[in-house]
This record gives sequence, structure tokens and C-alpha cells, in this order.
Amino acid sequence: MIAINTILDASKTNPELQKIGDKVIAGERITQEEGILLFEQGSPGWLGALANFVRERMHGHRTYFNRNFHIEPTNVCVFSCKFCSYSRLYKNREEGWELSIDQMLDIVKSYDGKPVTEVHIVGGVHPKMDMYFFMDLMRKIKDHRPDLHIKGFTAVELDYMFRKAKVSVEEGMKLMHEAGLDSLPGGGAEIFAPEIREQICADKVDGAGWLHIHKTAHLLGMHSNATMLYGHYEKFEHRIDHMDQLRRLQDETGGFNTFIPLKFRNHDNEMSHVPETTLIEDMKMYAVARLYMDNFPHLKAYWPMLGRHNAQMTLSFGVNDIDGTIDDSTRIYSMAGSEEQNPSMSTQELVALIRQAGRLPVERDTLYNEVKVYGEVQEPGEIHLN
Ligand code: V47
Ligand code: SF4
Repeated sequence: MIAINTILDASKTNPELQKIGDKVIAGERITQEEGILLFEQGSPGWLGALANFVRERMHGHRTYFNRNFHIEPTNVCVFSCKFCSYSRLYKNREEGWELSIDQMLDIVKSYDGKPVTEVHIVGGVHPKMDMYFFMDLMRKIKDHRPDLHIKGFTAVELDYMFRKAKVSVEEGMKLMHEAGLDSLPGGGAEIFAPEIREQICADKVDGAGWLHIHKTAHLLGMHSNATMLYGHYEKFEHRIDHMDQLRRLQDETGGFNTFIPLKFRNHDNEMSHVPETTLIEDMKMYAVARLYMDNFPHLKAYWPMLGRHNAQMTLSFGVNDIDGTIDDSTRIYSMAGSEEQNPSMSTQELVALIRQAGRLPVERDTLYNEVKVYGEVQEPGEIHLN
């Protein structure tokens, strides 16, 4: 406490920031106005120190990853989000893929005997792949490997499937859960504010619909993640509004595990003219997220999108999770221009990456039960390796 106050003294020249710093240290919640002020006036060093303080208070040096693999059933999509480099319905349909249930089961079987704990199923919104198709897929996955956690389908995919099947969100979610769906990934949230959402993804589920789907999952006892696509047309107030809506739902249900800010990448999409954020802006984004989302247990940097070395740096800006040892089975970011053109990293590489940042690598399952701790922390900053 003494050390962090000393560091934060640097902000005494700005009494408003100092007040926010004092609140955070006292464990008090910050307001929307204060959140905006952090973006506008907080220096990266100060924000990083404060976010790191919160992160260490919550998790010490523990930095989580999991062993998962992705299935992307299709990249054909009925929607036309302007930031998407992935969907192939309207342009270049010949580049589209559509996997059959047997092909997807073959992917699952290719991990037989390997210590993966999760399959992440996410893709485009295909007009013919309906909820019954995916229920069949999930039952077959569970028949083959009952202990594999299925984290699948963004609220965008679910909203479309439920509407097409003419079932309510409550009914549809119950059916999907019974068929094997364990939790929801955080995709499709983008930015909730309608004036920005209309410019980037006008035709898919709106913010209220996205939140309703996650709330319904939470009420069934399922957990989920939440994302925010930042660094395009939105202003700081839209980021804070987005995080505030998530924070309020989390107060109600407690069902979110992780918040994942996603940096907009501008390669090969209809928003290629929009410049990408700088690394400094990215680090500030993570730090403010850690400070604002006080009821989200975890903050994740998704390394295939950010790049592994930038993701490593976020570990000093509030982040305590860097996703998984995924194989080269996800294409959404390499297609959007991420420097990670072949996003696979072995457990050894991921563990080394976390250690280099002075943190303690901990393998987790989807629900953050610890699978293996790679070392032991004695004193802050001092890590004893196995
Ligand atoms: O919703 C699409 C994003 C998301 C671009 O829950 C883009 O553990 C940047 O949500 N630039 C899908 N982002 C991926 C996703 C996700 C990924 C990893 C883990 C989890 C989790 C969730 O990808 C979309 C959209 O926001 N996206 N295009 C782009 N050009
Ligand atoms: Fe479809 Fe998702 Fe791409 Fe939007 S972001 S066009 S919903 S695949």
C-alpha cells in the first residue's frame, strides 16, 4: 500500500486523478465520468501502476491460460459487419467453407489423448446451419468426449438461430444447454451504443439483445465472457457506456468470467481506411478496463489478435489471462491483419512468455479451476520456477 501510494503521488498535480486513484486503492467503484477522465488524462505509466495494483490485489502474479482448440464451422455469414475480414457471403463466396458434422467431429477426434479442456466453437452465421444442426453436433461431441467443455456460439449466432427456429431466447438457450452447450464466448458485443453500432454492424442483434442472451445463459447457471471492439469510430464515452452496461449486468447475475477488449484490425475489410490504435492506446484501454470492471474477475488479452509480444506487455497493465494454446484453427484475426498469421503457441512457449513478464503461469479450465501451476511465488516480483 505504501509503495503504490508513493508511485501514485505523481498524479498529485492532478487532484481529480488523485481522487480516482485513492478510490481505487480503497476498493471503491469509479463512476462513468471518472472512467472517461482516466482515458482522457491518465498517463500510461500511472494507469498501468494503478491497474497493476488492482490486478495483484485480485490475483497476485497468477496469469492464466488454457488448453483449447477452435472449430469454425463456416465463414459464410448472413450479416455484413463492416469491420469483418472473415465473412464471405457477399464477396468471394468461393473462399467460403462449410464443415459437416463429421468433419467437425474429426477435428474433435484429432485431439484424442491430448490434454485439452475446452473446444471453442464460433463462426459466421450460416443461413442453413440451424440450432438443431448444432445441437446434434454438441451431443456427438459429448458422446465422444463428455469432459470436454463446449464454449460456443456468440450471442449473434444464437439470436439468429433462435429467431429462425421460432423459439424464445429462454427456450432456445435451455435446449442448447441440454444438448451440451456449457458456456458462451464473448463475441458479437462490439460496441453497444446504437449510434456507433449502426455504423459498423447495423444488421445484427443490438446491445439489448446481446445482453438479454447473456443474462438468460447466466440465469440457467451458465457462465460467459464479454468483449468490446475498440479503436474505430467510438469515443471514450462509448467505451465507458459499453463497460458500464456489462458491469451492471454482472452486478445482477455474476455470470461473466472475463472481459476481453478486442483491438480493431483494419486489414482487408470495409473499414480499412480507419487507422489502428497505437500500442500505448491499447495499454491504456486494458488498464482502464481493469479499473472500471471491478466486478469482472478476469481481464483477458487475446494474443492471436494483439500479437504475442504486445499481449505479454498487457500483463503489466491489468491483464491476468492470455487465453490459450490454440492451434492454427482460428482464422478471424489472421484474415483481419494480425501479425499472428499462424496463431499457434505450445504450452512451453506460453509458459515462457508469461515468465518473461515476471508472472506465474497457471493453466486453468474454462471456469478458472486451476489445472497446473508452473512454479511458486514467494515474494512480490520473486518467482521460483519448477
Ligand atoms: O465479435 C471481427 C471480433 C469477435 C475483427 O470469449 C474483430 O474467450 C478486431 O469474440 N478486428 C469474435 N476484431 C472473437 C471473440 C473471441 C475471441 C477469443 C476468445 C473469446 C472468448 C472470444 O472478433 C467478433 C468481433 O468483435 N472481430 N473482426 C477485426 N477486424
Ligand atoms: Fe458475420 Fe461475425 Fe463477420 Fe459480423 S463479425 S459479418 S456476424 S462473421
